[in-house]
Amino acid sequence: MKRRSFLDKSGLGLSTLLVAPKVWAEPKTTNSKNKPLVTPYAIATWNVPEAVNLAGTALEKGRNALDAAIEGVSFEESNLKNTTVGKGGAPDREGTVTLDACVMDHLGNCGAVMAVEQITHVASLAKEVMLKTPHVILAGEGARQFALSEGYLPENLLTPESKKAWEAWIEKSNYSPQINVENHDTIGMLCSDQLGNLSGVCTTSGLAYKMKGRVGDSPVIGSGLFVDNEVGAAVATGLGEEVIKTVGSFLIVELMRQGKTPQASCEEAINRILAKHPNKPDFQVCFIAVDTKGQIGAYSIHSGFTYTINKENKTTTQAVESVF
Ligand code: SD4
Repeated sequence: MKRRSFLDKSGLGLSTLLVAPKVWAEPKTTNSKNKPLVTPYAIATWNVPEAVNLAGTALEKGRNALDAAIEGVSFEESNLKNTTVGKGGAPDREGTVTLDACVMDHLGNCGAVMAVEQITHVASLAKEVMLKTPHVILAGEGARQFALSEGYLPENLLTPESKKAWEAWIEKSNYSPQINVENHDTIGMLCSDQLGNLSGVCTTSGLAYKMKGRVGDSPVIGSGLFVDNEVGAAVATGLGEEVIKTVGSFLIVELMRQGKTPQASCEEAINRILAKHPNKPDFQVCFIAVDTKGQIGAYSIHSGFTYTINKENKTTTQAVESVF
């Protein structure tokens, strides 16, 4: 599809193209003559049908899993109504929006950006770090400068609505992470492409009114996201501090490697967190996982978590089982 007509169909404007020049690269994956094609799918945390549809359509056209996932999450990064991802995300307690993201592909390559200001499409930027630098992680001003050098345009990520909410918050400055209060939140997406290769992306504005410089699990490979093409992949949302302490996504993939199903692995990862909190915790953590057979697992501490999957041109959102 031509770039212009893709943008028209996806509902994304030219401004999005200008700030994320690399997201819209033509598909790089061609069909392998050696490997039979398999049915691709895209699965993401929360109720994000537009994002998984975009990724699913890209996969159907033969795009590789990583590019499809980045394309999918870019919808939510541009979505001003989503106050937990990308532009329109809630700011830190000083009123600055800072974004975190990471990507991991089927070869085990990964890239991440942390606490980035003024750049909307941080998942795409994380891929640039992976491909074009000798590093895995760029943080803060270094990540922003790198984005500018790659042609990303700086934007004001604080919308009037987010600014108003922050101004109301500073009246009391009472910090209690608001998680699971909306229908969508940090977006983690896992894709399996026509070659059966797995990749994943996690992108977020982190916790509303966090301390300046705070980084959660989402851009931390192994915590917010982990992919092993021989085993499976997992991605997290929720209170990042708790996910980091148990290296949740890596744990899930390792449990699957030992033979557990994605569902049993997600449950074990949640139970590891709960083992440190004998009383019912007031924070939320949620995981989704897939294995190489296409089995899916999902589990959360509290109810209300959902995931959305696009497979064979069908998109469904599922409620996820929880401990409480
Ligand atoms: C973080 N895990 O920064 C993210 C926040 C999140 O649902 O997932 N919220 O800790």
